Amino acid sequence: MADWLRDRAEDELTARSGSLPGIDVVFAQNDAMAYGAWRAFQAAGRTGIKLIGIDGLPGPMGGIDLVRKGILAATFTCPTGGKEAVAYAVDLLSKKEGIPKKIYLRPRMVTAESLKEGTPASTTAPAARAPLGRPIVLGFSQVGSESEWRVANTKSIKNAAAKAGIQLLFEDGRQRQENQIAAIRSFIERKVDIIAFSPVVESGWDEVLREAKDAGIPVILSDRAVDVKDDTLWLSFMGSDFLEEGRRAARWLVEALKGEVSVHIVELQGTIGSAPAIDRRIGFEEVIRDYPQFKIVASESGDFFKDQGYEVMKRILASGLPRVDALFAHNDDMAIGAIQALEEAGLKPGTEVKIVSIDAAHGAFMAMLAGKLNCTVECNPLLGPQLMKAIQDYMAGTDLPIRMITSEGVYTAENARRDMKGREY
Ligand code: GZL
Repeated sequence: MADWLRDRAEDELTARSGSLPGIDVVFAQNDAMAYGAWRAFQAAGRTGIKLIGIDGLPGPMGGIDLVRKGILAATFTCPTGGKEAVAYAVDLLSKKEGIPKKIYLRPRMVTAESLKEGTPASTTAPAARAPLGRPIVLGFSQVGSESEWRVANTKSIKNAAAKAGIQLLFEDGRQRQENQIAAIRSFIERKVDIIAFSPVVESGWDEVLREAKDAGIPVILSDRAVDVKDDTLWLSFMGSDFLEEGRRAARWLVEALKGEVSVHIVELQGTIGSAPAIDRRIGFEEVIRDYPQFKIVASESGDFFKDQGYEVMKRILASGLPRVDALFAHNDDMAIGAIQALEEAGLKPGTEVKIVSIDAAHGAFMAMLAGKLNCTVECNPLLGPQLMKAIQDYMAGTDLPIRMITSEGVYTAENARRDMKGREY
């Protein structure tokens, strides 16, 4: 423990230098401590130890300088966020739309090699990137139209582009990755200014995103994340925290049924391999892990479709499960389909079988008013204004956060009538 202080790190390591084992690498949680470690090792005649720090500040003996001097092997910038905080404050005061609830700024790795290519992005915004004298051209590849959420998301993107005066080339992927890849390639051929897309699944995007990067076209991830080796292939990811959505669903269910001796849960998963399906399941299981009486007894994908939610639930109920006490559906559409299957099987959704789903779309509120759904965790589809603001900011020369998270709530049947007033979806 060195309390972020260079001298404390040096003193601690000097005091222990006789008892320290052979060391190859030291990771320090800031550059100052890494430098203190280096001074201690130098004094003890211990060389060849690689030192890695964090902060990457400019200026004499800042992390970047320490890398340049060969004292640190690497550091990672930790953007201070001051510039962004002031910019968003001004946006809030001027009542701008599309301001994210939470942002993560992009850290950059600084090594001797990266310094040869140029120091990390400077703190001053680069020159404006806007195409002068004509509208910005955005290519957007959408997943499809599988759910109420998706329909609301598409409407938000289209309306916000029109309002922002951004020329939108919109392609519907019809649930297939190959269609989305073809659409992105068509955007590259048409030399759009920027590409945004909601990836139907997490993997398989490296090649086409490399093509976009090589063509000098930035890519923003809307709604869902991708799993690529090189995270510089995309500029920013805006959307919900799916892990937290899964946790929220589980917390509600645990609270609702905590008095039960055992709770048999059916899980209807979203599209296999999609970020929301992967993370919602992880978040849900992370919470119920602490409550052994809560068990997932059946789990299948309904691909976010209502009719598949019905078919899968019907099949699970016919499989001879001893009983079903609760349903966790990764989206409202599948929950609504499952409600029909439960009723056809003579069960009472919302009372005998507690149901929690995700999206907080209109259909979920109607099901809650009918007493057939108990809770829906919001996943905000209205990303249009946030996406267009990000694009305009970027084109004006602003560096975008690596992550922008939307604000969301949790809605229950008890308050459905009050909460649904004024909702856009
Ligand atoms: C989540 C989104 C999911 C919704 C589903 O951000 O990708 O896809 O939860 C939709 O309703 O089909």
